[in-house]
Amino acid sequence: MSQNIVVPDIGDFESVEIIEVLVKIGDQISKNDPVVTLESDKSSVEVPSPFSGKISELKIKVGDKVSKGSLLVKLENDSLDNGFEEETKKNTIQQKPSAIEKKKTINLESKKIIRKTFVQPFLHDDLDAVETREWIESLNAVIENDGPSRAGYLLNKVMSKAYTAGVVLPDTRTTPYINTIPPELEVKSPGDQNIEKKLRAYVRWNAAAMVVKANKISSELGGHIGTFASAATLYDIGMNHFWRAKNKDFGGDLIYFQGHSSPGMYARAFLEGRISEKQMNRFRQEVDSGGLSSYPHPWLMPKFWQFPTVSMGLGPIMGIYQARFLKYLINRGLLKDEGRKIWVFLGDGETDEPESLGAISLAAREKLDNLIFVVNCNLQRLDGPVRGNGKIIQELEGSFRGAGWNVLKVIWGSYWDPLLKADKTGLLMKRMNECVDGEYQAMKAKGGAYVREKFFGKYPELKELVSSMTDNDIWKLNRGGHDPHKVYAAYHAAVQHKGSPTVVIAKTVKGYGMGKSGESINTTHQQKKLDEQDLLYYRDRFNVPLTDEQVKNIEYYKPDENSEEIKYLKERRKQLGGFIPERSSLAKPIEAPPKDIFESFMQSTGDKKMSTTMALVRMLTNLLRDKNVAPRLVPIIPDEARTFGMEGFFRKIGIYAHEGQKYEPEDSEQLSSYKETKSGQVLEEGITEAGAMSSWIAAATAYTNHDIEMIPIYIFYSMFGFQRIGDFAWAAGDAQARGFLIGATAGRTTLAGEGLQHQDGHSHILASMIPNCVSYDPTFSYEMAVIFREGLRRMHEKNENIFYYITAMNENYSHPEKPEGADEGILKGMYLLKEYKKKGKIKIQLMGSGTILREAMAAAKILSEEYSVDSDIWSVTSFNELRKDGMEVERKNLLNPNGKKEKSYVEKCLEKRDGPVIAVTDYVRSFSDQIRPYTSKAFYSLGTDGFGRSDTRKNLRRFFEVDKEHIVAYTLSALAKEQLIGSENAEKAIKEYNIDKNKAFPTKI
Ligand SMILES: Cc1ncc(C[n+]2csc(CCOP(=O)(O)OP(=O)(O)O)c2C)c(N)n1
Ligand SMILES: [Mg+2]
Repeated sequence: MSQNIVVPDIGDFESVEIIEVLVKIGDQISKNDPVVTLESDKSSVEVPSPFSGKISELKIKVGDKVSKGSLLVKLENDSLDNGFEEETKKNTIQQKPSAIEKKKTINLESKKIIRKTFVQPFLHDDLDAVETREWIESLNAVIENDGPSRAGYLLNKVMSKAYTAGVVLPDTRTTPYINTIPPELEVKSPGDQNIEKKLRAYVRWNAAAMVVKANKISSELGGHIGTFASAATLYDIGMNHFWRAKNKDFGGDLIYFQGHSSPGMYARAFLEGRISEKQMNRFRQEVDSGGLSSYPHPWLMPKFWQFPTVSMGLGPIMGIYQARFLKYLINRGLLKDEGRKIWVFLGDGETDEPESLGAISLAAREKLDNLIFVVNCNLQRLDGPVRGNGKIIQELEGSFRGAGWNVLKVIWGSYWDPLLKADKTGLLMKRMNECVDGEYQAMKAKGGAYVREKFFGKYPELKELVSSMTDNDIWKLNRGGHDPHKVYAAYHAAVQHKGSPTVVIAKTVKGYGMGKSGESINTTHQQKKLDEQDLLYYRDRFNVPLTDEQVKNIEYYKPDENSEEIKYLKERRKQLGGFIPERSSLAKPIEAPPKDIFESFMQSTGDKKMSTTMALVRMLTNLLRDKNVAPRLVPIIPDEARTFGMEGFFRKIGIYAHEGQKYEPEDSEQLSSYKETKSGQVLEEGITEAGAMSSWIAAATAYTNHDIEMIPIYIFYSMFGFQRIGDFAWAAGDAQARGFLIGATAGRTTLAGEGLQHQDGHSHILASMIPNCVSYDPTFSYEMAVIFREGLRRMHEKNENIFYYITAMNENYSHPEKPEGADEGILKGMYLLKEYKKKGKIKIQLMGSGTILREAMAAAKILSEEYSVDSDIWSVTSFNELRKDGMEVERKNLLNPNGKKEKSYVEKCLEKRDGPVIAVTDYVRSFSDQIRPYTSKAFYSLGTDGFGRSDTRKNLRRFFEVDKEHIVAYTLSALAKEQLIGSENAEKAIKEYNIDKNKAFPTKI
């Protein structure tokens, strides 16, 4: 059987020379043996044989020029290995019909085993130009006579036919490396280009100046120039023409600015008169109020920034869920549909974050045509190129198209239009396609002559194409993202688009205009200092009307209020409804529900056993009866409704589904059937904690972004909460989110069978790190009810900018009645639950939280009955809150050495009580250790340090030494240590409970 060996895909190289022929007719060669050596202008490479066999014909000789697909040799072989299949497939599409004729039998056989794979459509040489022309002419005729949709129909038919015939289809994920919108279809900007250009120059200058100035004060301050320099036009066009602000008549578009482009936003606000020169001089100096924060931080600039984005990847996913939540509010009838848009800016390097692209299919599935991503492809990230060996724009296009987005590529600026028009053979487009980003970056670092040589010079025809242009003309060939016309046209198309989200993928130059100091060089990102020469260059590059002296003094440039530029700038924003970014809230508070809604939870459950999770779900069910609260509740569940007993909500309030329910659910007969509806209230997120948390953040900040106070309640496996989405929770704190996070099935030993990765013994520690997160670990349903009601009151009625983290357990037990007057202590973090005071003189202060409080209660009983040790039992609902109070009081006292000492709440509770403290929780010891400094008593913590594991609760508590037996033994031992009783008691208990003294510490097991 005769086989062809052809030149495989050799990347960028075309017409490379054969410098060695390594086989001769009659040679028996093995697969991978080298056949020829090729040499390009950069390197030489051997071409290995994909098959084994005997060389029967040589088709080339030394000195020949070959390209991908060129026939090298023929060989005889008798086996069909993988290489054979691959080559056969490639040859099928690359060779002239005559060649295919000759190999008919092989093709017939290979068709049976053909595997469909994508091939790159644009890199092959045309083997039959006449035939190609005929096809294209036919296509043109159809487009002209019957229109594009008929052409599309025919192409689809042809593709289907080819597919069913087993033909390998071209890769249609990407389109050619040119702009999506052809010049003739570009909608023109109505703006005054001259003024806009000047304004852009001033914004650029002021942004750079503020960073340079800050670093003159101290190089500690940092900042970025290169990022905004690359994105200025992308922001400017939005600001001048597209982004509508919130005002009394309109809800406002929402813009997620790329975090480290913040200097550009400040620089614009400075021209708008919203930020003073004094503030500009205080960039990154926030400690004394009045400074400007490094990045968008609503916590630090609550009237300015709306969205914390600088932790990369969070902005894109939060933006997606924001757009989805906006549709949710509209579909639920809570907001009117005003055609508002969510714009999300991200860096090309940022797209590597899994969060950035992780939810793009949801955006398409939900048909979020209110969402526009703008990816600033300056081809660089911090250290170097984003995809030096490939093309980030093409890669992103493939991902977004594959996910179902409308993709608008803005690659080339208008100066390229005439060249592309003159490119009749498609050679320029081919060159654009084959050039990789590493080369594109280098070209912008090295100047026009280099571009002529390296880009156009590769093909004589292209060199000829630019022969009448000077090097400077070539240098001016701009990138799409710097061309206001191209950007305007893309944004215009994006806002018009219906039915799917849009991504504008814009090509830019990192450090645009910075010249030698930082234009398109690998160190651009870090460039925060410009010397005098650099600044003068930058001024000249953008014609900023400053004298040399002013440049040396790094003065800002702000034209007079009556100048045409400032008037224009303000008029544009006036037309668009106001300034952006700006943060405000007109939301009305929600009156906290009356006490009677919670009344039943204050009673004992008698013999009825239930978990705190069940109690909470019941509470929510009750709340759904409150007319103020009910419509504002947003239950968010990442596919665990059944785990938490919440499936009843499905039918009751429906699962949000923008398309309603197109099927009859399998369980339609049941009460809790799976009901999806357009007005559904539950956000059933599927298995995505990051997505669910993004929904929660959107709902928790609806009071500012949509002027409607919502009450999001996100219920999740506590282990997959802060640990998994900690960065989102931190951003939520920054964004001043208000709502409930419920860490269900909490506790290292309470969630029994699930094992190491599920059992949470530290989420409260993680929660405690977020300054405005208020967290509780309740044991009884009345505690849960008191805490929950207070949360509603503080956050949604009183509008405190805090959020609640409450753990809920899945252990069933009966719940007592609320002790008289316990409310205050429950909320402050501890209250006296029970006192044993009958027996003796020895006393201990026994503290517990969550389910382990019950072990402590059982231990207290044993201590009293068997060892005559009395206990005061404290239910500690929040070690975290006690710690906060303790820290604050301690600080105050230290700052007032002569003043009257204040007492922490812990001290107030314990000061008149005797005995050491034994604190026991289902969390790591550092959780309860937090309050150690706030009492002078001896303090012993028991907790669940170490990896969890699957077993019964009883065994787990024994393992972690938080069961009642260990509490008894350790308490007796602690009392002995404090010399309050003899050590024989502890020894007796250790023996009686079979406690193994030689067992290793659980963190080591
Ligand atoms: C999660 C996270 N990791 C790292 C950083 C630090 N960082 C800030 S900007 C940057 C490079 C950004 O590159 P790109 O996304 O391409 O943005 P460009 O500045 O090029 O527009 C890095 C690594 C960060 N802000 N967030
Ligand atoms: Mg970048």
